[in-house]
Amino acid sequence: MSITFNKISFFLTAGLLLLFPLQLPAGSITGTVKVKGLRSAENIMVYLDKIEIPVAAGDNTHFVMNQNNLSFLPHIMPIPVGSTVEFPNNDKVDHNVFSLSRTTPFNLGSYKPGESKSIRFDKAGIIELRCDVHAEMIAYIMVLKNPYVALTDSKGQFRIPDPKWGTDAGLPGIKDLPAGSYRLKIWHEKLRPVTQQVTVSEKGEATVELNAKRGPTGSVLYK
Ligand SMILES: [Cu+2]
Repeated sequence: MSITFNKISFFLTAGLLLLFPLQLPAGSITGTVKVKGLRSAENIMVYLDKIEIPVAAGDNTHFVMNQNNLSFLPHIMPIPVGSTVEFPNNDKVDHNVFSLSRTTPFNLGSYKPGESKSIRFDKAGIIELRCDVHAEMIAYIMVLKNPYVALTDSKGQFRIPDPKWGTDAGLPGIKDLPAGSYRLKIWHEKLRPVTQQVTVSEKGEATVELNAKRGPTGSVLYK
């Protein structure tokens, strides 16, 4: 008797699922940035303008900006507002990390191999990093208002959201982008800004192609 009842409820459920399919996960934006005047289309930051969606950050979120072989690594590092960044000196010489950024200017002073200092970034913006000792050392921390960001690969390709973004630092992976209309932007230190309107449908994956040219970057992330 109960078997029959189970069967009936199974078919009822199956029928309901056919009539009203489960809501599909929301979409994503995939695309390619084509560049003129650069050797590589790698490491261009693609992100969504305007929208503010805080990501769990703070004391448990630690990004790392290494100093190694007289370079900062990574060269560009997007982080959400409220993140802490460690600056370990993994070199054999002293470094002196500082930034003249408008939003979060700082100077960590000179420190020795094996030492590390950290800073918390509570305002969105571009943080250009420099070292007082080595003029060629330069890198960027991009403090973002939402988690929808990706860096292009060597072919200029990207996907937003990037489910791996920030997971090393302790962030939950972001898996999908709600349907909507978005302003997609790029930032690279040698490219002019590009903005494109993109619509992500309820089911869908939006595909875009952005054309970027060498030139002054514009010094702000959001307008
Ligand atoms: Cu240095």
